[in-house]
Amino acid sequence: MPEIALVPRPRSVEVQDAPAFVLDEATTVVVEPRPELIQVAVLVADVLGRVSDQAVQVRYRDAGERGVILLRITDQLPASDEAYRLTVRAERIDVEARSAAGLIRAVVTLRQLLSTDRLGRTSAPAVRIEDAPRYAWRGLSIDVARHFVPVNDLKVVIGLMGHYKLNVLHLHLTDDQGWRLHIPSRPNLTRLSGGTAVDGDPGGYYSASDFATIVQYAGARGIRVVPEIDVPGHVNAATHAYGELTPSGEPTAEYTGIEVGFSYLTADLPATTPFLQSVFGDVAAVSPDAYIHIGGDEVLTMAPDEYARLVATASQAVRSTGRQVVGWQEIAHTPLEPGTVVQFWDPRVDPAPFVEAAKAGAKFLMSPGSKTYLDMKYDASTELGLEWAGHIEVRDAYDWDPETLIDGMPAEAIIGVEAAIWTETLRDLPALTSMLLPRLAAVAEVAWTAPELRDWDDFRSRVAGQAAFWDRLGLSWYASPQVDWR
Ligand code: TNX
Repeated sequence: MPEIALVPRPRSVEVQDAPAFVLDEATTVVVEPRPELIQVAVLVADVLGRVSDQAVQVRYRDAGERGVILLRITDQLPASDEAYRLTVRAERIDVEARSAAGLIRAVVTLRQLLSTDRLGRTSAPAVRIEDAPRYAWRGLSIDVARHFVPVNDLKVVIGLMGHYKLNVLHLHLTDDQGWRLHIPSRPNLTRLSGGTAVDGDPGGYYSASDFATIVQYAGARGIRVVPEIDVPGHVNAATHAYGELTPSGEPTAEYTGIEVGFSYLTADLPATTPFLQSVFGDVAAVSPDAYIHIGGDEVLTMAPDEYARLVATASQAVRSTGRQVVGWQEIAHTPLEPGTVVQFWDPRVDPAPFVEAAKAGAKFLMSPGSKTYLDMKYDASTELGLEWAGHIEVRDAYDWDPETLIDGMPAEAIIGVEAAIWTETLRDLPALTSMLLPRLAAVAEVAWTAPELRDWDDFRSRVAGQAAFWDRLGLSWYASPQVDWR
C-alpha cells in the first residue's frame, strides 16, 4: 500500500488496494460551466499541469472516458462549506463538495497525493477521502508594517496558506513604523509614512490595484483577506503624516525602532473622529470581506475610558460600512456589539472578562503568543525572531487545544485559530518562510483537524514529507531537530 502523508490530516482516509490514477495526455478536468467552478477547474488544470509537465485541459461534459477529474457540487456532505469527498480510482477522480471553497480544499489534498516516479510518471494512489474543517476561520496574520511585504512575496505566502487549507489572510497594514495601504481621503498616510520601515529599511505600500490583486489571488485559492488598521495605539505612522491628530498639532517624528505601546490617538481632538471614519470608509471601499480589523492592542498610555471611546468610534466606523469588527483581545474590556470577533493573543491574563464578553455575544479567534506567534525563535540559537512569548518549537505550535486556553470559555464562542508573524526582525521572503515552515503547517492542523485525530508523533512523520515540496519551490525552511526529515 502506498504511503499517504497529508497535512492537515483529513477526517477519513481509506486507501484502496487498487491501481493508481496516472496523469497523462488523457487527463481532463470536467466541470459544469459556472464561473466560480471554472475558476477552480483552471486552477486544478494549472496545478496538475505544472506537477506533471503535461498540458491538462478543462471540459464541460463528462462522457465517462478514462482520465477524467470530475469537479461536482453536491449537498450530500457534512454541513460545512469546505467539506469535500475525493475518490481516486485508476480510471478517474471524483471531487465533490458543497461549494467552490470545498472543491479547492479537495484539490489541495489531491496535489499532496501526487508523486512523480523516476520515469517522470505522476500518479495519485487509489483512495477515498472525506474531510471537513474543525474551524471555519483558519488564518495567518502578517505584519506588513514593520517590514513591507511586496505583492509577489505575499503571493508565495498565500500559496503556502492554501496548501495547508488556511482560509483567512489578515494583513496588519499599519503600525508605528509605516502605513501600507493607500487611503485616497488621507493621501499623506502613504506619501509620508509609506516609505519608512524598521531600521530604516526600504518601505512600500499597496495601491488600490495592488490590494485588488492580493484579494483576487487569495480568493482564487479560497482565502479571504481581512485588512487591519491598528488604532488607537500603534499609530505613529498616522500622527507622523497628520499633525492634526496630535494634541500639539505638530506631527510626530518618523519611528524606525521596535518598541511598542507609546503612540496614541486622542479622542477629544476634532480631527480624530473624521480620520477614523474616512480611513475605515476607504478601506471598506477596496476590501470585499465581511470583516475589518481595528487593532486595539497594547495601548499603554491611555485611560480606559478614552480607550473605550476610541474603540467605539472605530467600531462604529466599521459597522457603518456594513462590516463586522475584529480586534485584539484588549477590546474585550470595552462594551462590544454581539458578533464582534476578539482575537486572543496573551493568555497571561484574568479569563473572566473574556468569558463575560463571549456570553454577551462576542466570538473568539485564538492566537496564543506562546503557540502561534511564528516570529518567536524556535530555540536560543535561532538567528532571527523575538523571544518575549518564549521559544516555539514545532511541537509547541502543534500540541495545544484552542478550547482549553481560557478557563470557562464556551466552545461555541470559538470561531477559529490564527497564526501571526510580526516582522520587526524579518526583512525578506527567506526570513519569513524560515519562520513559517514548518510551524505554519502545525498551526493549520490545529485549526483544521478534529482533536481526536491529532497526534504529535503522527504529525511529526507526516510533516517530514512536506520538505520536498518546500524545496521544489526553493523556499527557506527550518530543519527542526524534532522531525526526521529523511
Ligand atoms: C505583540 S500581540 C504585538 C505586536 C508585536 C509582537 C511581536 C499584539 C497584538 N501586538 O505589536 O509586533 O508582539 O511579537
